Amino acid sequence: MLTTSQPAIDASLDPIREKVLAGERLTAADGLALYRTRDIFTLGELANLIRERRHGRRTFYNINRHINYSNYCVLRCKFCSFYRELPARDGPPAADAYELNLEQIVTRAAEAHARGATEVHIVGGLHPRLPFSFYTDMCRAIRERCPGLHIKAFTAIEIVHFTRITRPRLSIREVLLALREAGLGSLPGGGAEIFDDRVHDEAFRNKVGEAHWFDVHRTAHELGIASNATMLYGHVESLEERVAHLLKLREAQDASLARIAAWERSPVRDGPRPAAFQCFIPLSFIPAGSALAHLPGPSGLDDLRTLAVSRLMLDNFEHIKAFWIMQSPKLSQVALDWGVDDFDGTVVWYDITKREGDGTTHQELTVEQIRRLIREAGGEPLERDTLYRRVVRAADGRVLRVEPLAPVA
Ligand code: V47
Repeated sequence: MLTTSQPAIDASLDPIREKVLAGERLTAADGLALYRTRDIFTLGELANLIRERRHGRRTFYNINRHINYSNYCVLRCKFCSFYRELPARDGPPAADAYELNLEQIVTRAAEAHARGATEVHIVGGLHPRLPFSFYTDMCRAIRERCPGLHIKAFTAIEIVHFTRITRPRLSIREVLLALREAGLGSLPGGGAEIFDDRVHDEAFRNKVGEAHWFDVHRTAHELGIASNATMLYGHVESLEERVAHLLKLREAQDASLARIAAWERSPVRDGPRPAAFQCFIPLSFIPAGSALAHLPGPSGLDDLRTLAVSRLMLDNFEHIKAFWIMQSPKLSQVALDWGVDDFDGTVVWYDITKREGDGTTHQELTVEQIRRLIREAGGEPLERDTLYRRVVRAADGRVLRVEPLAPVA
């Protein structure tokens, strides 16, 4: 707990400032010092320096739609309020358990596409009975009905689940290849939680561990499938464990970027260009409805610190996203000066978490609202697609083309 007797200007951050100015990599001890300082102005200034070096005041958002296809899950993660158990064969399901069929999923995607979305973000629980063909059919049907709509789907945990439900069992690589062939465009960053055995055993014991999460993302990158990374913070983990999580991601990203560099140097470029993590999304724990509902969840200051420390520690990640569903639109706006350059998107429906006291899963910001929040913070709103290309639209909203980002002025 920090107290007001600590100095508001913390000179002990000076050596870290020197490193940041010189473009030097920060250590775990630096990460902890940044987390623990009361001097959030210096923390914000340093994180913003990195943000502006990379992006100036550009602030990315996209028009997307989340589709959570089912809340049935074989896991019982303590932080999760989303999952419902599948009833015994003839037993009644929980009142709020659900499972969308393919037609419902495709209809939602088509509706989003018609309203201008460039991305659907599809994840669900680990369904005990659906076959792998359900997921490939889902991608194929969306691709056929909505050409050009990017399918960002399935956390690493779902991918591992798919390897276990196929007969004969497919490898991670085979599952990813089958999904890509069916239309999968990229992987979201979910399911990472905190890469630590103690936290794993306490909060999400039955979930596959960090080795599997990294296996999936490394394999995706080798195949040229881009992905994101997350950290679920503010439950039972310590600050040390958060910083260690960031360092593990930084190391994995070093390896992915080295693979890309080797491919680019190689005179014989067999296979697709490898990919890497595109963005990092710190997810602020929402206790309501979970088995950890007695915990307070992160404060606004903790949210701001976590976003800023992430920007400073992950020197090889291009983007830091404030997922406004978690950090709230108001704090996400403030965070645009604390290292964040991406606001995520319009979202529309989100079933995994609900804000306290507000049971609805309709969670939407319009493009106008997002752009106003960004502009008010001195940002330049830039609509991106999932792969961070600029989306150029006609006056009537139709997508004319996507183009590579121009260098920051
Ligand atoms: O994996 C579950 C988290 C994740 C809670 O890649 C919770 O662009 C807070 O990964 N409080 C899914 N978080 C969401 C996710 C995501 C979201 C937005 C963008 C992207 C991206 C990825 O939600 C889960 C889990 O880590 N989660 N329960 C909770 N109570």
